[in-house]
Amino acid sequence: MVNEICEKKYNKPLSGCTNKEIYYALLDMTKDLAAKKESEAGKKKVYYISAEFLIGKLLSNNLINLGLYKTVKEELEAAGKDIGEIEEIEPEPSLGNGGLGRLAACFLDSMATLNLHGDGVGLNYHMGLFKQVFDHNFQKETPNPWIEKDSWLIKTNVSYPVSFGDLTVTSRMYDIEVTGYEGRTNKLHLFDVDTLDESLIKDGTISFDKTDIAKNLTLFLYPDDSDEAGNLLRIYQQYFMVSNAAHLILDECTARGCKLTDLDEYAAIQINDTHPSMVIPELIRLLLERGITMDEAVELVTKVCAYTNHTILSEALEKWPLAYLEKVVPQLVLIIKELDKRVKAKYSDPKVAIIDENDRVHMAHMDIHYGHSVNGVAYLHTEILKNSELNAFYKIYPEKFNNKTNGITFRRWLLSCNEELSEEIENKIGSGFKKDACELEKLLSFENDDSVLDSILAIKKEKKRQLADYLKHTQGVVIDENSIFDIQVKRLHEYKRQQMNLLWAIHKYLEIKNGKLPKTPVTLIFGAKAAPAYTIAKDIIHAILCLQQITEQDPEVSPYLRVVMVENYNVTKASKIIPACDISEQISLASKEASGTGNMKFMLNGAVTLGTRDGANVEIGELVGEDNIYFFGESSEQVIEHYKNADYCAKDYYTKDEDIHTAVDFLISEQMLEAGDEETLTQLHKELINKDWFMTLLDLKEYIARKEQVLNDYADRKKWAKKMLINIAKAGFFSSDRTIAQYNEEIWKL
Ligand code: DL6
Repeated sequence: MVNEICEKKYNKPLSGCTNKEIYYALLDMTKDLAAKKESEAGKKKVYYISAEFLIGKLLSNNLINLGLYKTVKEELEAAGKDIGEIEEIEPEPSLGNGGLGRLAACFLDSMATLNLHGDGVGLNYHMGLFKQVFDHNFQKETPNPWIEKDSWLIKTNVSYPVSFGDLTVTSRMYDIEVTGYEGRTNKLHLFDVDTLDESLIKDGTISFDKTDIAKNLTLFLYPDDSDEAGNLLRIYQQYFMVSNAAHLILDECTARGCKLTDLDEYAAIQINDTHPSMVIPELIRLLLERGITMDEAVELVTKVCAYTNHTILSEALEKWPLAYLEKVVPQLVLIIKELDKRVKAKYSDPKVAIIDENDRVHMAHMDIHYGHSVNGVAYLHTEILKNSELNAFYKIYPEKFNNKTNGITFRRWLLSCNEELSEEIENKIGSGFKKDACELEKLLSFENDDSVLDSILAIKKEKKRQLADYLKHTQGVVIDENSIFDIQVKRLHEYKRQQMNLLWAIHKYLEIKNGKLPKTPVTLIFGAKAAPAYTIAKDIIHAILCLQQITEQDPEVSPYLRVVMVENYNVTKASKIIPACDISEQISLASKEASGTGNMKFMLNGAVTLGTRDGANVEIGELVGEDNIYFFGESSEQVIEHYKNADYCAKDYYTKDEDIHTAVDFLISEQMLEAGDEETLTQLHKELINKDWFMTLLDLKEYIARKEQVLNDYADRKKWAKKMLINIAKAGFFSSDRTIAQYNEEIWKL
């Protein structure tokens, strides 16, 4: 099959082609096959609008979903080629940042797999988020261009004029085919402008002239918003995304025979966080232009739109100054004011207003009033929304609130990233789990089967060897594959408390220096990008990198403890790191992590969770039982009380506990100052003692004790393997196929 394509494309056999040539041949082949599987539209279609789609490399996944992976792999092998090496050539699309974007990608996969007609709509960022480079123990941000001449993007003829207050641009839609596993093919629509000018990016930095919108609109995801120009650019981007989406939706529905007054029978729109919220007033605007009355338009749009909340962090809930919207989207301001007027006429509580007393527009409030569904992303998160963060809304619209616990696609996070484990599972329980993830529970009957437990341990060992090899080749870091791989990979944010893990590492380092050696050596692996303007997050990265250098260079310590930060953590790296993990660190301050999805990927690959009772960890705990997860720390109720009473004082913990005091002070020790920058480390030290908004020190002591227990338990390999098996067996609930089926049954109703 591949040979034929190579002959046709290059006039030579597969065996004579370079890996690059083979990659492009496979790209053509996969795109053609995917297009052939495009199925008929149903009457109703879902549009998943999102600022991020963290789709990762697509070749292997598409081959798996098209049922071709094994055949292609074998054909390549017979020609002396290695599919793994060919995968390395594919650039990873840089269209997302973290959990929200990766979730959107998993959802696209599941919609196609479940044969639901559902497309994604977003933007085609040329330079992505940013590429993280470590330089003198600091994070540096550089552009991350990923689009090549031949890529997964398909240029379409779809184009719309999009008018802002001060200019009009013409859009261009690009599509990426989304293949389902033995399912249909859907599309990810990415809008762009032909006028984009990549030469605005100079000197390898991510700063650029933010004012020339026609030239810079789709350069970066989340351009720096620490100044007014950056904020305005984000609004231009958001409106550009939703205006195109709204036009496309109306065009497609009309083409399928929809009368505008029946729009809700033809379209469901999922608003992924608040970035696409302006789709509500934009759709109303377009309906008004087409002769629908305001009352009818409001009713229709409310029936079509549904909103997913992904965070309770107030800084992440967008509130745009009205003045900014007046500049960028004056045509929407009248509509937003009218929507706000209607709310205020009915409800006097200022907490539910769309426009507040400081003339800021609360995007989430607009979504809740003018959407028919509001969902959280894990049981605990939804309860917190209902009972505290969005309680004023819950009282008005209890029927709108619902939970959809997140999920992950098993095609990528098991079949593709861990072929060895996947094969072992198939040998034991058959292949049914690939379609129905709950069949993984059948593994429980092997709980006491030594040969199965041994092979699970052997596979983990192999994946650790592979990761060690990868880190050596990509980053020049040599780690001990026989050590415990203790891993925390996720966006860097204080609420996720990477700094607490760092303080644990310091504590362990000092213990080793004092002669207390761990039973089994530990490699603590971090991977995280910090938002470019988030100073404390970058300070934490700096401190981790300094400790990495110290542990690496100290011969007394390095055989027992290594700290390693993986550079530019992304989906590709995740797929190598996650299968190799022993301990999955999910240590957010309880109440703050809406769900987490890394926790699910780790569990599926046989890692055991060390975590707080936060987000989806709570549901993981219920499924695997207390013996197979390590919980610690204060509960979400206690944490919420601390915030309410403002009674958490980091300094008290620092002053009263010697271990905490010593670990925190090590940040400004001679060794650290030698490895790093005094001002940065002092700033972090001060922050932890005097502010610590996300309560690092609150749970530190308990964390240290609990982790000690985990490390000891690891030594009993049989017992540990049993925990691994139970985690794998119980991961089925977290398949995004289950999540998407629930979205469809309860919200979209396709
Ligand atoms: O729902 C996907 C993902 C959750 O798993 C994470 O817990 C949550 O932090 C993330 N939210 C975001 C949005 N903003 N913030 N912060 O990325 O969504």
